[in-house]
Amino acid sequence: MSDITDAARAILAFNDRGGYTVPTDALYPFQWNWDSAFVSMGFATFNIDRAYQELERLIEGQWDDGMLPHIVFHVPSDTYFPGPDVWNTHHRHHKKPTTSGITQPPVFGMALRYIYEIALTEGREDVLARTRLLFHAALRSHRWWMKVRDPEKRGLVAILHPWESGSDNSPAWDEALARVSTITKTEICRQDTKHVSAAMRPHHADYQRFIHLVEVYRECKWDPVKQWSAAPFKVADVQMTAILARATADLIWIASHLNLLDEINELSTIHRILLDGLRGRWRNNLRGFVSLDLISGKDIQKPTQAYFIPLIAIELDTYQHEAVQDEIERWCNGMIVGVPSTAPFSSDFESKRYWRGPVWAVINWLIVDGLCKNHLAELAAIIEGNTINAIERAGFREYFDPITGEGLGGNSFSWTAAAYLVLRHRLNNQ
Ligand code: 2M8
Repeated sequence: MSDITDAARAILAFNDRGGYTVPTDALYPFQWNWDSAFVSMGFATFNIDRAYQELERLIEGQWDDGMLPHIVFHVPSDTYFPGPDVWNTHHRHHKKPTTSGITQPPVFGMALRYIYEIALTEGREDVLARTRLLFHAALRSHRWWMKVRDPEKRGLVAILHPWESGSDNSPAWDEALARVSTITKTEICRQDTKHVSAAMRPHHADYQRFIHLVEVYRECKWDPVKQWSAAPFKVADVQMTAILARATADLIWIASHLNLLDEINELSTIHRILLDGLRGRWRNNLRGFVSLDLISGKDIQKPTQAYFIPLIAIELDTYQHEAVQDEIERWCNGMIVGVPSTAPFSSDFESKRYWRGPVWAVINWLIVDGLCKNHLAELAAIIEGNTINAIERAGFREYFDPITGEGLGGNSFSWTAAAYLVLRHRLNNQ
């Protein structure tokens, strides 16, 4: 084992708060949904029990209606805003801990398959009951997605808040977010800019709109039907839909192993619906997949990493293979490390500002996975190698400047450590 692999494991240990992992100390002091799913896969490369535990702690926050919240507030902390008082969601699920009121990308199902497969190769038959329990939690959340976030049956699931996407201040949301009021009743006490430079974080007006949205949904008492009608921000997101579709395929794989026939049928229907929805979002002229603004009815054409995420779920046609390869190469041209989260030739590109240009290791991990699935192994290997090099050069930072390779945002970041462990594990097992 290399020193750097050791260091990655040490970060997960350092950020462990008793069976769950915070994304990083102070800046993000709670359990985040998709961070934990990625982290559980990192753990699976060296500690299967801890990997399971990460997901088990996450479902402690699952709502009665199946939603898996984006933050679980296991213990209080005053180093993050907005905390549980701003969300005020306690009536939506009958047990502790308190949670936020929105969700995040459902990487959970992908993670569960990943760790279950490793457990099986290690001959760990004893994980069956744990797998079954987590499988049913995931299934309930997928039902929630289909019912609550695709009520108009487009085959695409919608986000009602940019934080749900995980790509908080992506240029993809600019136009839709501009329609949201900046007026808030809640005092905005940002903590993030005490930990990292404001130049790397979303703008103040973004935060005003983020909090305004929370207030609108809080006034709906977090009732999903009321929220759908009241939402001033509503986007059918291809990145979210692709992750849900892929996670659904992974749950089908688990259900087959567990011999759950009804569940296989149910999930197969969901899978078909989502793949049909995604296929309709491909745009030849843009060489990628685009989200749909459900309020304006318009395509969101801003070139962001979401263009390529559907590859994790879909088998592309031959002409699409070439198009995607050329487009990704164009985005990476002249960069020390790709893939930038916004195309560098776009007027929205900012190499250091959060989701407006920087490279994110977990996004590269998804892109690598999608390229491999689509027989673009050479390009996948280049991106994988660059990601590993960026981390080895700049450390386990939250994200990286694609032009300089500089590490930015939070330090000792859990999902960057997890990405390193998983990408290295894959390379070592090739
Ligand atoms: C960032 O999002 C949180 C809100 O959820 C924030 O900025 O306060 C995003 O990068 C998100 O994708 C990530 O899950 C979270 C924790 O790492 O931080």
